Amino acid sequence: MLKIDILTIFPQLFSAFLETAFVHSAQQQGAAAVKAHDLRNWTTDRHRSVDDSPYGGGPGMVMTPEPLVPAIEALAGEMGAGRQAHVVYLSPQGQPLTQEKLSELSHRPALLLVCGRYEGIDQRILDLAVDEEISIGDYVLAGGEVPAMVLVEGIIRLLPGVLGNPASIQTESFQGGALLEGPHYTRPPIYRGLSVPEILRSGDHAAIDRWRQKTAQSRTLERRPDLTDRAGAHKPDSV
Ligand code: 9D3
Repeated sequence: MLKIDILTIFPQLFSAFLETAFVHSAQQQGAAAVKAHDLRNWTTDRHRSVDDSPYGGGPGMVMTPEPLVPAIEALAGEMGAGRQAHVVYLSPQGQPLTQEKLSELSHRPALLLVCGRYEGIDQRILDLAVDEEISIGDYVLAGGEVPAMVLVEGIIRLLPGVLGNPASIQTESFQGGALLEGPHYTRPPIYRGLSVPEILRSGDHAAIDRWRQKTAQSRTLERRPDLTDRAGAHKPDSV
């Protein structure tokens, strides 16, 4: 059972997400327990403040350690021997998320995902209470909530018994997640004049496997040449 807690000033953003079929059924099965917590529950001042202006000047606001560090300690335990959950801060300054990182996180017993807003969080929060920083890519969002959902969805589908079809996880780890897939088709056989490739309806499974391998490689080469080395596909000029 993987316990995932999320610390955020927008817990309501997670309610529909956590109720969707996929995450909900993982929780029903007992594979995961995911909960979003309102950071403002740990504020002690009249205005329930979570941020303040930056030392040294500059635009925007910075999240203060005052509610954040006690909140992290309450949900994850104190750093060192008292730590019960691995604490991840979603941050543009973090290591880029990979499939390998999702797999590593899925093997931990408990995670605390900390979502920032504003310009960022006080460095002392990172020094005192955060185990690692993760980014979901090189583009600018407004906060860590959507990245936290990306992590939760990517992790939960890896938990044993959650995905209806474990063969598809096998396939992706065999490929290292590195080859794009070729085209998929379902009924009807002809739609607005476009036919399903004849080979897929031939019943020749060896030929179908070869066709899928070939279309996957050419599509990867065309769209993501950066992936082809890792995937063991051959670039035309390297053969
Ligand atoms: C002054 C520059 N700031 C705005 C352009 C920097 C900045 C602060 C806060 C940029 C983004 C954010 C909020 N982003 C996240 O919290 C975040 C994020 C992201 O923006 N991209 C990819 N991954 C992540 S994980 C968390």
